[in-house]
Amino acid sequence: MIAVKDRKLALWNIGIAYIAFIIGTFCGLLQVFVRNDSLQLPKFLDYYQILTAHGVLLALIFTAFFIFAFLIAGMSKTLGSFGPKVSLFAWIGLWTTAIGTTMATVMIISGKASVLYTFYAPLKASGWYYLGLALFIIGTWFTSFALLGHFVAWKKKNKGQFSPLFAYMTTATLLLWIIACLGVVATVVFQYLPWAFGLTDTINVELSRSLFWYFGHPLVYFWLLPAYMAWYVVMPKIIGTKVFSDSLARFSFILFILFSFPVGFHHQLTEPGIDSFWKFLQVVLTFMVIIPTLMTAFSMFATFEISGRNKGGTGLFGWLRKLPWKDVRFSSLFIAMLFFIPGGAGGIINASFQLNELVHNTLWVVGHFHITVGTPVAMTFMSVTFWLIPYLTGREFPKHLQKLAHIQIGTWAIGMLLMSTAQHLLGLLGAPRRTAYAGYNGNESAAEWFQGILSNHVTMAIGGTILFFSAMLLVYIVANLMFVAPKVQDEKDLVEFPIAESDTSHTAKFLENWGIWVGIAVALIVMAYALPLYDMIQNAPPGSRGFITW
Ligand code: HEM
Ligand SMILES: [Cu+2]
Repeated sequence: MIAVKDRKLALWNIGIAYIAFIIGTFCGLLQVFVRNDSLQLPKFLDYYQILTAHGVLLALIFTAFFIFAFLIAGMSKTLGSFGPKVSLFAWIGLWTTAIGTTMATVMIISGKASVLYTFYAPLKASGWYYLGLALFIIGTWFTSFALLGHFVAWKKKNKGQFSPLFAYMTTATLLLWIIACLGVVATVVFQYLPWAFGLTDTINVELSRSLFWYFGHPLVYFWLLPAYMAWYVVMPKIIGTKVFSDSLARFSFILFILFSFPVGFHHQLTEPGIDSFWKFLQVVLTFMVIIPTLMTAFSMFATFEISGRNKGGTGLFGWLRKLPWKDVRFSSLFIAMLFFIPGGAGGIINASFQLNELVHNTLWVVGHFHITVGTPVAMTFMSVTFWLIPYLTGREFPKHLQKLAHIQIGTWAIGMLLMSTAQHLLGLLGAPRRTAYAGYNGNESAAEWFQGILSNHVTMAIGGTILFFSAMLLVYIVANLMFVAPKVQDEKDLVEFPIAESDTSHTAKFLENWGIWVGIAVALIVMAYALPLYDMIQNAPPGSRGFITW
């Protein structure tokens, strides 16, 4: 069991994550009803206000706090408990992040920041919103440096040894996060803050968006890598086997770092101010990420098959039946992975220059990220929740709650299947994302959005309602595991923190050489971004003044 003070730190992070989850999913529920015209928001609430809250609270706040809880607990578990300096930095990080979150949320709720979580200029929020976001990021840096410091101290004490796989992957994730944030910090500090507080009149829109997406794409890998950690390191232990290949796991994380950065323009394919050469280059680099993704898929299914065959499964697919389907920690992970198959395929479509023209800014994109971050990532975090909270609180995970957890996972899957299928199809028919109800005066194409069985805003609302029910079930389970479930009497009955054995005897030493990998990552970033960004600054268009459209 890890030290009490480290447990407390992790639990606070989880607690804040789930508060954001409650408000965020409630906004999601409102959105699906507004969009099919069955709900009119009261005067003081604006559609863009709740959509901003939804995006910020779920995609940024819920994910970040949960991820740090997982990494904190795992680092303490695999490398030993934190020293006083690491603890201090991590607590400063937690409170700074929390204060930043509160500032940003208050600004959204008071209607001064309905600029969505991508906060595109020239939409202009209150300066306090951007300041809140900046504090949020600075806070996460404190926590990140605390954990990296813990890692370095361990390396010094264990010279020449491979770090445990969990710690290695944590380091990769944190390096990715720190390098990614440089872009958003640059635009917030040098562009948005002076502009929003009135020191400058105009803003270079193209530059701000490019710096945002320099951050926005690796952001999705900041969500995914911790989920992959649960897949690579936790899942094999749950199904009673070892990590399939230690070096494959490490190498795939390295590839994710390399190909997460030089690709942000794939979100800006419709922007006129970027030369198509740079778009082409970044799209090609985007496709490179398919390699580590398929490596991951391969090792997952290899792990399933090895475990199933060890338990006596025979034939081509007999091993599938031997997997522990009744264990909700496993079934949730498996469903999460299944959703990632169409999710990943959709990503290839979005990143393809020509197909992007068809789906850009339609509901298709919303369908896409709900079956990537909204299910594979979120459901993996649910799976982790089911063992991490009882592990940290020293409570049981009683049978009746396990049953509820199965229902929760099942309803999330059904709700998401309905909602995201409807969104994908509606998007193909042309329904825009980020709009409240729009019937376009009964225009024929718009009418189609309300007539199909699956391609229908009502189907989307039914899915969204089931999802919200599932979310509340989860919150009930979380509250029970935090405060109510009976404490275990004997430490040996404590819920386990599953970490699978990983054989490093064939792992290459250079995989631990972070200098090389960060160096190559920086070289790729310079290659993909230096000239176009220089051009945007040198040949800047006239800046835009701010717009407050709500
Ligand atoms: C109760 C569950 C949920 C429901 C009903 C729901 C519903 C929706 C809907 C209808 C939209 C699109 C609105 C529009 O474009 O007009 C949306 C956007 C979005 N959702 Fe969800 N969602 C849920 C859960 C989640 C989760 C768990 C995440 C991520 C962890 C997430 C992340 C997002 C993001 C990033 C956007 C885009 C916001 C923007 O365009 O600025 N959602 N959601
Ligand atoms: Cu991207």
